[in-house]
Amino acid sequence: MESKKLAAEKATESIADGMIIGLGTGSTAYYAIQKIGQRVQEGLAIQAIATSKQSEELAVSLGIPLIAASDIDYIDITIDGADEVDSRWNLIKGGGGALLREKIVASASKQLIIVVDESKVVAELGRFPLPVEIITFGFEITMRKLEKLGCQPILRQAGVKPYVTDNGNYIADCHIGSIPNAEELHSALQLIPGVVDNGLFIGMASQVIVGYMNGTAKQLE
Ligand code: ABF
Repeated sequence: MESKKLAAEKATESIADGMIIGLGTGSTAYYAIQKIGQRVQEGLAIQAIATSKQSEELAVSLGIPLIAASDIDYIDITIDGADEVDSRWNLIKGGGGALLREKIVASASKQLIIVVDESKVVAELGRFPLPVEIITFGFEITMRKLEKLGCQPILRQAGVKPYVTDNGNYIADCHIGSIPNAEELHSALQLIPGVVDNGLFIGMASQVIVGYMNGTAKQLE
């Protein structure tokens, strides 16, 4: 079985009746949503909130009951992917363009279970371009501020137009290379007017499950 699928399905084992579940975005989270859908068909009684329109559509197609953000105080478990994870379980997320809703849902979750294959485990964050969500107004000014910070930003494109997130914003992919101090960079980014949020998830993961090529899936120690 594909290692992403192994990790994703293992993460769903902690889901129980009555829970509110956060549904991540991306190809690994896809497998978790599929497994949850199968268990709902078998009688699992949960409600879910999705981190993207893409995951929401998938959940609806699988008959997973959805609950609006306005109707919840907290989420029991969110299962989501990542682009990079380091030994302190800090993450780079947002390659799928869903970082803002993912971070909001993660912030309301009692447990954030990250599911990856071994290719995502890194010694230091940063080789994957760090996605930064920025508002469209004055984005050229915001991009210049990111450049001054040494982020080497490239505006994410969808064909010949800028990519637009589910929230109507743009994404600057920052080719930093290595991020020795993720906390410091996160704070500096959030001080830039026009930056909505960034793909650094620091101290948010409760668990990281890695799927390996040898057919096993276990927690990243
Ligand atoms: C999503 O999962 C994003 O934050 C991240 O970019 C993506 C990882 O993609 P995949 O699981 O398809 O490798 O949560």
